[in-house]
Amino acid sequence: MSHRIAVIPGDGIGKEVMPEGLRALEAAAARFSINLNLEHFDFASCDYYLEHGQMLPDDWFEQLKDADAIFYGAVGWPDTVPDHVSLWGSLLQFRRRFDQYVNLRPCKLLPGIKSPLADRKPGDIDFYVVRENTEGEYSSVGGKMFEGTDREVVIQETVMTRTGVDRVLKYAYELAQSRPRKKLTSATKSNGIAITMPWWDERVVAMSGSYPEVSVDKFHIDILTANFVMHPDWFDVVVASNLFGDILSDLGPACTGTIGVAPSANINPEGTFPSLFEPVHGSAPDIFGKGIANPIGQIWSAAMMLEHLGHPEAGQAIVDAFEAVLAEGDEAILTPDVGGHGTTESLGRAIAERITG
Ligand code: GGG
Repeated sequence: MSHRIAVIPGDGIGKEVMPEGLRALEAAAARFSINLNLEHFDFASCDYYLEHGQMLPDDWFEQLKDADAIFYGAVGWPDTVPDHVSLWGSLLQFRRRFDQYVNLRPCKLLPGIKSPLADRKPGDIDFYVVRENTEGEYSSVGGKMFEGTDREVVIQETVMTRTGVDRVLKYAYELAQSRPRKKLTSATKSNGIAITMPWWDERVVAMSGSYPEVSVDKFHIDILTANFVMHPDWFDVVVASNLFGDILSDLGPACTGTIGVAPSANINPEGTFPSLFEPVHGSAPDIFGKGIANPIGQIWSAAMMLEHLGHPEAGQAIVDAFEAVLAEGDEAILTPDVGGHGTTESLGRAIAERITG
């Protein structure tokens, strides 16, 4: 059996880290005799937009819907295309049309990486952010009135549906139940956002009876961000709305030393549509072209993709490989964000060699 993977590098450092993601993916596929059929696409990038006036071709759904997974880099090049145009024209279309309603983002302090938080060591920070990924604050409901006048009115609604919230909560509860600590934290702001968030809290409580082994707590998003920094060891699985989850899943990896290592899986749990795997980081125009972007976020995303495709041993081999390379701490190989003076390629090659064995 062959897995059809749609490969989309996107923008900026997405184009630099993708080759290293593929190098690791192919090394793992070779070692575990996994047949991959990689198909490369240039759309969902700002270069494509400049040529075609849109981020995606009209038939993108047809082109991608039969893929077993999508392997994506990063989106955004604000010098040429406004960020809301590039994001809404690509990644958010994928998440919505392919109903990838879970955005799973591990947050783990890796060996050899120094956390900016005092005295933290591997094992102290090891949790998941489960981000609702198709509705919430990322809604396209709203509009403008009296544009450009003194009476200008701008409205964007938060949309929460029972189906949308319950299904992501169910995923988070089940993930928490499968882990040794069995702990779920819900991100809320029900004191200030007094309609949607108290209702979110109610849905969390309503589902708790089905998971008696899972201990549940909740924090308002403001103190939750503070606790990510002060007590990251408190967390096991954190479930959050689209916007809160987006923020928390940048902050979490920042607490582990660098957002460059953070992976994500945009999952359609039913398997009706392909799931999408991408690093948490964006296109990073400030370092694009220097060859110093950390490829581990992309490589770890490849590991999550292999696990999703039914090859957990291959995914684990990738994780073991980058953890071993990080633990060795060879500064000539490591990228600057993790204390080295190597390149995207030197780190990617070292990891691929380790996977091969
Ligand atoms: N690789 C992820 C990426 O390019 N992210 C850009 C971004 O702004 N994402 C916002 C989001 O994940 O909602």
